Amino acid sequence: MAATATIPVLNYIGGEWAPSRSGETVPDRNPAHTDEILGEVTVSTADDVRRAVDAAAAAFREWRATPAPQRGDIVRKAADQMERRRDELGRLLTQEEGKTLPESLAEVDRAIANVRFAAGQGARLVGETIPSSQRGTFVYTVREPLGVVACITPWNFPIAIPAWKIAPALVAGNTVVLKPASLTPLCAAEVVRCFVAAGLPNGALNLVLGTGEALSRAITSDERIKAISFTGSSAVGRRLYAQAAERLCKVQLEMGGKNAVIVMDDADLEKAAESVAGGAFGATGQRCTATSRAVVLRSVLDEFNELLARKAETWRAGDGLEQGVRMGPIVDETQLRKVKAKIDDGKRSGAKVIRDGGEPTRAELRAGYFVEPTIFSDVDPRMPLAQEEIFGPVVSVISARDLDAALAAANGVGYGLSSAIYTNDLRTAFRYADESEAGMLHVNTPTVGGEPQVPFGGVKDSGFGDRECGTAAFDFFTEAKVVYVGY
Ligand code: UN1
Repeated sequence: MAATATIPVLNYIGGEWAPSRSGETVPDRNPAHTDEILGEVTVSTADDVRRAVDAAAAAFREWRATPAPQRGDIVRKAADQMERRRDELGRLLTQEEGKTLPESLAEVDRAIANVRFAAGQGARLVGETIPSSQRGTFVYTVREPLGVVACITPWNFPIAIPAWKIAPALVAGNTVVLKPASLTPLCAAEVVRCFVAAGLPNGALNLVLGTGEALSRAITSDERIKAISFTGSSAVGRRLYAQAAERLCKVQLEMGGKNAVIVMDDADLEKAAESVAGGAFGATGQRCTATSRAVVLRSVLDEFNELLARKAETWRAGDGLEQGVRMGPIVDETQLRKVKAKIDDGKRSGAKVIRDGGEPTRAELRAGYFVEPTIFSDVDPRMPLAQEEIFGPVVSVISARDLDAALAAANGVGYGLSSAIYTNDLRTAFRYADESEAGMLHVNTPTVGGEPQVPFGGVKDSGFGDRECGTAAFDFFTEAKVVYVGY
């Protein structure tokens, strides 16, 4: 495969693309061909964060004064830029993160839809009028921006998540410092380029590239940053919140998941197995909404396992740019080691191995960070396999006696992001909806995904603070101001 030319990947601060004064760079690798270097990425320091906040703070007054519908018009043009560059962005995403080209293109489309939705909200940033208890008094509310906000985004949706955080933040009138995952800086830089080409004023959006370890303290401790929107691991999210809480900085956390699909004995088993395979192996299992547990009624367990094993065979691993490949690599070596260690632990735990993808044997898979679909069955709900997030193409099948046992198993984890049930019984579906401890429930649809106009987020260790996406995103990125007018 032809190597892409190595390009410098730079910070964008106050309207200028420039390297950090640290002078350091790190290589950005293609996880499907680890000797292919896509870019040399500038390594930022706390000083770069400070300068980005300087720029964002300086731009705030003017951006806040720009009428919200006009802010929306500018942000809408960023979506047009993404649409024009759809194929290029899709290929870049596959090369940098690893997911397959169809998955990448779907992610770019999702980013576009989210940005368009947020842009439209510029004309709908409405407040309330509230009847006053006092005569001759008019009471109303307005939605005001917070100031400078920070968006900290993960590598697994390196185009869609920056887009769906930045867009509502800007439309609401805030200025932004984006700190994307260090594994996917090129995708973040291209998202920023689309917003810049849309005509944002200098300083309204700033990009600082580097690791969370090096930069998060600078973000949580800067008094001028009024809110932090974070997507990433629960461990990092908790730490970030604890630090930001010291200075009463608003925080929104989207974190891990251990999402279950309950399969009832009256379900369309073919459809349920398809959903579990897609939820577990799609995006190589590297999504917070991935299906990582299937809780299956005992009477249909064998039939379900057979169907699932057959589906797994169709998830061919390989370079995501190749036709016929359904599952890309794991994003990097560290993640690969973690996923393999979890598979090894699973094998030692006594669970039944239905399909072991831990050590791929096909020669072409040695060029990258690959594992293949892995299925465990007869998993005890208390085992680490059933409790800990894996973030790889691994699913654990748990058997349950009845709906009560299935709900107890599904709810019996620290996470609560998404879940699903496959059933044709209305009472079962509504009982599930009442009793499930998760932020996003699905009846006969997979655990993954989310629509731009619908709030996205979870409970327990999966989420904290206002939801992302939909109009909920604007609850986070604005403050309600109340005005009493005595006339
Ligand atoms: C999806 O399920 O398509 O980081 C989106 C994540 C989530 C987004 C998942 N915040 O995986």
